[in-house]
Amino acid sequence: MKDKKIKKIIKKEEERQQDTIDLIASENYVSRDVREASASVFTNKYSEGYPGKRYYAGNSIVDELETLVQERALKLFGLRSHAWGANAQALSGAPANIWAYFALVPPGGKLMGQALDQGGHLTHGSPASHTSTLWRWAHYGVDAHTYRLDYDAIMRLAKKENPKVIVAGTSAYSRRIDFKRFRAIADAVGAYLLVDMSHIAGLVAGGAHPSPFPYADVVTTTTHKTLRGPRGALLFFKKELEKQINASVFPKGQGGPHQHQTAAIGVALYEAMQPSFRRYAKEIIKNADALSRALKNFGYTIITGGTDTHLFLIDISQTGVYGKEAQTLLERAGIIVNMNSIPFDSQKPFNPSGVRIGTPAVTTRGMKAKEMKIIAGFIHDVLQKKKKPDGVRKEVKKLCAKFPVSG
Ligand code: DSN
Repeated sequence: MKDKKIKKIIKKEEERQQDTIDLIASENYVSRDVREASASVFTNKYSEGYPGKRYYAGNSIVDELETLVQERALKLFGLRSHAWGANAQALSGAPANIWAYFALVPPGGKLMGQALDQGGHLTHGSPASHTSTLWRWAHYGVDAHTYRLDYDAIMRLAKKENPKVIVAGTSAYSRRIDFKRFRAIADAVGAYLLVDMSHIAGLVAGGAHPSPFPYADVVTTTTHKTLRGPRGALLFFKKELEKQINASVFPKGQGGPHQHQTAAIGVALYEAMQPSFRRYAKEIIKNADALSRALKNFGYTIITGGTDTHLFLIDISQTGVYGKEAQTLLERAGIIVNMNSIPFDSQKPFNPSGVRIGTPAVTTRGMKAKEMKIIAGFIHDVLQKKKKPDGVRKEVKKLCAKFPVSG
């Protein structure tokens, strides 16, 4: 690379990723093959339209690529092409959700989703998101005692609010989602069921979390979380919604798709079809369970008491350290987490009571239960034993050296 400045910055980021423990639940490391596809010549091509119907010439090979990726997306999740379709053009998760909403409910209409401060996502109608400007929202949350989804309460709310779309899916909820219950709720009020499976897509693909597809009308997902692909998104729809979803993505929502990312998504889907990916998905959950148990043994409060997935939330407020300080101290020790509101948080989002922890990235590096216990020890050293983060950092670096980031 002739640009020395950017080259140096990339090198520094490579070193940062190698030398730190990434516990951000939504991050992962892609393979070298995914990166190779992402850096391919497809970045040079405009391909507005869909396979066989493009606005520019020179797209026969792009057509081959996009068709293959659509087919793989369906195959990975066990879907038949007469019943389901897939769109690989949404640039990421937020636009994928917004294009899906536009396709299903006109602006001003009503949707229902999980509140952001109860484990949902910004694009599920948070007041901070355009989604709340464009549509009206009713929000469900978790039960005040169990911190788990209360499906009876969600049913009551749906009957009261009569939404046109019910959004199921979370970004900070550690328990399995019962998509069958959500289907029954949607049916009771004649709503579409949209599942945003961004966080759990890799778990679903690997058979480690129940699939939403038998129950949903539309499924959106990012491709870069547990699915271990490049940054991007997939949108799945029941065949009868094909026209409106595809038109909502292009031409109504976006222009030219990023086909280099489509190629990289294709590689990630191929990787997720391999038997080793099933082992990976199970190992992510085993690691999350091991890490949450180890932290619990040190006295930390794990929201809902544990996890069935790749992530969990810790309420650290009793320790006298809040989310922002914890995130900063841990980063100085080389442990990367994000502060997170916990349900019914008395603290504000910029310094919440919680920290969210996830294991997709450390699992990709090959770490197992033994390392999870060591990592829990590092976290405890920094947050409670008040060891100097710079000292812990040396230990962290040593551990990281044994588990190279290979992509
Ligand atoms: N930012 C992602 C997460 O961390 O969960 C969701 O978009």
